[in-house]
Amino acid sequence: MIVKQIIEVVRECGQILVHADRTQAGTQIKHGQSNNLVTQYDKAVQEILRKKLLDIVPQAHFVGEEEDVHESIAMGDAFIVDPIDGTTNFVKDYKCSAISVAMTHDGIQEIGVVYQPYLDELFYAQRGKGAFCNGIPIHVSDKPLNQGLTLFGSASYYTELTDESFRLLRLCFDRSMDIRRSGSAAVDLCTIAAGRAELYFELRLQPWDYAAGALIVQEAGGTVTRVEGGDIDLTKPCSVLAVGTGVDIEFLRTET
Ligand code: LIP
Repeated sequence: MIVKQIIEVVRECGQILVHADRTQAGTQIKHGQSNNLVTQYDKAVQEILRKKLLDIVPQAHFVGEEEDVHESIAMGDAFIVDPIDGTTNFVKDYKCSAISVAMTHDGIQEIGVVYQPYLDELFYAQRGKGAFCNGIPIHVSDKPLNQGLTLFGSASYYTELTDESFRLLRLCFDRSMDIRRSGSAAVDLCTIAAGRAELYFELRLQPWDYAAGALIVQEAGGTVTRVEGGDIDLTKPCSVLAVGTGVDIEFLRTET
């Protein structure tokens, strides 16, 4: 079964993160942005994922964060991979990062696997077959926001979005019990899927940040859209809003 094979590969890669020697991380800045980092571990884990995932599905396209060329996912099978989601957390040994692997067919997610190795929490979903954490079924919260937590991402690579991010965060904060910021979109989406928080938003993410986690939220009974409405896009960056069943998001739309 493909999902079990993907899980095995992702678990193996998770151990690389847990046992990493940060003195050998070779941390570099990406795109000239001092807060956008990549390490030798990102590249090494991505290469291992590429080899092992294509051993499982040889004909699949491969899209990874640390890639110069992104193959099309519109037709056939494809893997959309973030080898270390939460790279800054990894560099800082903050112990909140994830390996995120989505498998799509004709541009639609069929399998999502997200592994948070520091907690040994392996989240996965297959379209139409539910969502799980370490084999146990998970479901989003049914609580309203005033009985819940807001998770947010600061979209820190896109400073032109900072004012709007914090404007929306204030709207959420005023309506929530409190806010949290993990530094990993994939972890945040799985936190929503597991019913541990009620709303997550981030004004811009790359497809590899959310392709797997979005399916896991949907299969856990939640809703994932762009913040401004409409479906998320797996071919280019977009905003992401993920909610449980008890949250009325109109306040975000009317005041946006
Ligand atoms: C990160 C996301 C995080 C976001 C960061 C960055 P990376 O992914 O998971 O939620 O706020 O800007 O995009 O770059 O660590 O793989």
